[in-house]
Amino acid sequence: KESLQIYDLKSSAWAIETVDGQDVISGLTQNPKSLPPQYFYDDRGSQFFEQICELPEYYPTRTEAWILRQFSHEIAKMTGACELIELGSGSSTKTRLLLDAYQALGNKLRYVPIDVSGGILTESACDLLQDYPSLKIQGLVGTYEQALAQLKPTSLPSRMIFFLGSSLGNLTPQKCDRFFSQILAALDMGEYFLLGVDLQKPKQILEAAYNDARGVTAQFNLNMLEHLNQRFAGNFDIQRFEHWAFYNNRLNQIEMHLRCLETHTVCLEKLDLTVEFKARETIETEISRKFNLEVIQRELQVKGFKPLAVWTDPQEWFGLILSQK
Ligand code: AVI
Repeated sequence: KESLQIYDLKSSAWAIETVDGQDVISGLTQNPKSLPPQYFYDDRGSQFFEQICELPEYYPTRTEAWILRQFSHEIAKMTGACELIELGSGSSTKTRLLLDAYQALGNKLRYVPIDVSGGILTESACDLLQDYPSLKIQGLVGTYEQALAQLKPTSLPSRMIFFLGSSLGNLTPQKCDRFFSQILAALDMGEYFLLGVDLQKPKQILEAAYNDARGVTAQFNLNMLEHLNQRFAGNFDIQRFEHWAFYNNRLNQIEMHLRCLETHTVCLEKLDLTVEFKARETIETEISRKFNLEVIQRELQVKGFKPLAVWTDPQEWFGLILSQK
């Protein structure tokens, strides 16, 4: 179909990174041990994440959707006609709120979803085309870095890159800084960046969101080991690990770990790797930083963005920031 084009950028760096597994080797041979959070997202992991987004304790998804429902029209009016470029588009659910707003302005709809999972990207692009017949989609399958380096000029007056769901929080401050530089490099002067960030709030609310009563987050976390087993011919036994997540007040971040329950050895054949685990030892699988709206706006400014507007919910649990290059 002419309205749908999908380019796979994964052949180079991403493929090498995943087949190679160097990131797994270095994470598991360090002290303390860690694993990169991208290994959460095999097909099963992506399904667990979709379930997390629906949990009563996990407020970020519905709070951000509420803000978008309230303010998408304002965002569309501020930017005028622009191509919408989404980093980590996943199921593109919240994207519809923006598409509705740009459609209501009578603007042409062009959408560039970017995701490492070609399956979910294609599926959600086809769903969108059913509901938005005039939409043109050019999907890019690859990492943010690869895709940002490949963005093309648009025939529309401007472009807006958006990064929702507070995925920024999963980057260390150093990686976040590099990420902002890549966004800036990808945009022309006057173009837009819309960022969704989870905000600091009482510890009990945050810890409940990452320790849900149904144990879906625990399954999501443990599934990373199953994913490694499958990918690298490993023998992790998930019965020998437990989910552990807590809020680090000093660093303003949730830290998610897998804690080993008994001393044992694990092998990952395809990586030629043997790892010793001691009882109570942990593997860090994710950080999820929680932001302060003033501080993050200042950081954007220092990087060279011009923050134009900020929207939040009545409890100020989540923030959306529109900036311009
Ligand atoms: C994708 N990311 C923004 C989620 C978060 O909240 O940091 C991932 C997640 N981890 C546990 N629950 C959700």
